[in-house]
Amino acid sequence: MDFMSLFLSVKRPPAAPPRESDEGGTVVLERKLQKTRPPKMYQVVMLNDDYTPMEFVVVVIQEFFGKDRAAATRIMLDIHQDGKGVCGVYPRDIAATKVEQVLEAARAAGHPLQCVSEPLQ
Ligand code: TYC
Repeated sequence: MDFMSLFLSVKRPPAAPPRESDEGGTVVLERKLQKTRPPKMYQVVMLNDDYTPMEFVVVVIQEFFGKDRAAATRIMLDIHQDGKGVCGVYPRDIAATKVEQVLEAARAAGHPLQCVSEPLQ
């Protein structure tokens, strides 16, 4: 077999589909459809009770929700007044972890502090 016959008989990958182009030979690139969506978000809500010390709640909010002392105190007082309040908003797994951390800290300290996560939208 001569070289050209051999070359033509070699299997090659299928040709790419023709690209769209206009009459002038300009390649038109189409933007790919957006396939990703931002994650559904969950708010971590803390509930008031009559027994958990205010100071404990403030420290928990600082520790697990990254608030400074002033912001944590405001959130704690809102919860104390309104019965519940939002400590932060996160993707589902992170919100679930925050709830676990708060409940474990409360359990370890012997306080009845409760905390839940709620979907937004
Ligand atoms: N109500 C509590 C008290 O008077 C304080 C408190 C605030 C408890 C917020 C829970 O999520 C809470 N000691």
